[in-house]
Amino acid sequence: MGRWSVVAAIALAFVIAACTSDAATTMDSSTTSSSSVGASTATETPKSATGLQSDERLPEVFFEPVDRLDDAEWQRFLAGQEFFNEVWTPVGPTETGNDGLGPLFNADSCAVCHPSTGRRQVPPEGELTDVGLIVRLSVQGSDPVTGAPLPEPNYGDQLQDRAIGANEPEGTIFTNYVIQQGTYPDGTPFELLWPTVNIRDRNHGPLTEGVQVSARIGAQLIGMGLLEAVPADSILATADPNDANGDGISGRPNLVWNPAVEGSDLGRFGWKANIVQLDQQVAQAFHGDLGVTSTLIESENCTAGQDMCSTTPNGGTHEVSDQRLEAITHYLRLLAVPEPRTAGDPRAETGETLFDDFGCAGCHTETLQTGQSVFSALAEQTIHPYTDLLLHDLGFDMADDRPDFAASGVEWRTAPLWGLGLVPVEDDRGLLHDGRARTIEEAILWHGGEGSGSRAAFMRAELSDRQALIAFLESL
Ligand code: HEC
Ligand code: HEC
Ligand SMILES: [Ca+2]
Ligand SMILES: [Ca+2]
Ligand SMILES: [Ca+2]
Repeated sequence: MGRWSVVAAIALAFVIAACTSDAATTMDSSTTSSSSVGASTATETPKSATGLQSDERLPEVFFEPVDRLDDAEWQRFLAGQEFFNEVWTPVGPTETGNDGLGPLFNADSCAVCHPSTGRRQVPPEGELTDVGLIVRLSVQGSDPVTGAPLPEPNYGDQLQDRAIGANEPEGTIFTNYVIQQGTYPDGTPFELLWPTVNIRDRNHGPLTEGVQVSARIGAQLIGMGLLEAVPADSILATADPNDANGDGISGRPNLVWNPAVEGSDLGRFGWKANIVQLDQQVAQAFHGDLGVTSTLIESENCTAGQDMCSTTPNGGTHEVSDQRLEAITHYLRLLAVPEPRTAGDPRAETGETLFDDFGCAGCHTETLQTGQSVFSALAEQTIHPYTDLLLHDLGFDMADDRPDFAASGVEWRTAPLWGLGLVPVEDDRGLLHDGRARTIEEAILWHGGEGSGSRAAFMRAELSDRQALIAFLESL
């Protein structure tokens, strides 16, 4: 275990990076070069969706709706897809319906970070813009009413690294990786990328000392309506906060603020399950990532001291119309999950058995049932998302030390694994919450805490079995 304690020291760098000086962290020559994790991802914006075959609209796989949509639902799905890919612009002389970007923002469309509703590559080293990585900020404590993390006073709850007009971006996100070497018991070497994130060029005053910083990438957005339709009771019933059954795994629900009922509710979306409903997640993305107001979040993302941000002309009272917001929500709700390709592939079938043997299914629950839904295609379905939608301690190496409602600084929501093998990205898929894992194998090797038993079982297995497990995940 010696090699893991070496990285523990570096882990601290990740947490305190944001409150150290702007000076570049000098890394030795073993750091990776950014060329291996290039920044370019083409996000083809479909010009006109209507009337085209779906495979002409997007070259990728995550664009099919669930079955049994009626005509009106299908039209709305197509409209939502267009709005999802729509590029937003700063306020212009005439209102166009997609103006009101910023003043502070991270990207000008949803598709920048979720290309083809998939995900981006491992963030490259160095200064980052438009690579799909965002940085959440907070200070110690929580809101006395909602329980939400407290925003950093000068920078709010998210660092916007772009700005329009005379506004200054809040800062620059700067990433370094240190290569961490390890070996399997059978002698096979492996390498993991240890990320450190710095915030440089802070243009809006000092960052509070001890600010909590968490880097996040987006993930594939499939089957979200199905996950939303799983009854809260059945998720809560599988929680085992004190590990009563003694298997080393203690799933906990994240109970978060639901603005729709002004009370506490089960969180499902986001890496820490801090959002209850899909429409709220969409509004949150418009607010934090694009700087676009809506009926659900009426304010711009400016903090009290950001005067220019607050006084820059906006694109109307609600910059994104309810119609657009609802269409995007509808689109994401009804996006189907591709069929797994496990059956008939002997290696993947072996891997499926190993997935249980290694204890992966202790968190990545294969099967859930949906309950009621206004959409017949979402109601009473047996689904295979490979998640329990609960929080788990994945250990110090994965910690962000940024609590979020009931989720502690070491806890994360079990990531759904459906569709993982089809994520439309060339080369490296950025896996895990900050995209640090270049491969499924690396993602597994990062599992600590409650996941360490699984990781150990995987590491002890023969190479052919490790490959079979990965073949199974690639077949999802
Ligand atoms: C700058 C990058 C960026 C942009 C732009 C962006 N997202 Fe995201 N998205 C993310 C990140 C990062 C997360 C994970 C957030 C977290 O867990 O804190 C996320 C999470 C989500 C989720 C929840 C996924 C899950 O598995 O729970 C949905 C839904 C979503 N985004 C929709 C959208 C929509 C709709 C838009 C456009 C209005 C959008 N996003 C724009 C980066 C982005
Ligand atoms: C203790 C619960 C637990 C166990 C056991 C577990 N996982 Fe995970 N897994 C998680 C959580 C939580 C995440 C999300 C981590 C994050 O937010 O970075 C995750 C993430 C992943 C990811 C990355 C998904 C993505 O979208 O980025 C893969 C792949 C994965 N797990 C595979 C496995 C495999 C294979 C096993 C068995 C060897 C396993 N997990 C065992 C909880 C678990
Ligand atoms: Ca705006
Ligand atoms: Ca901000
Ligand atoms: Ca347990």
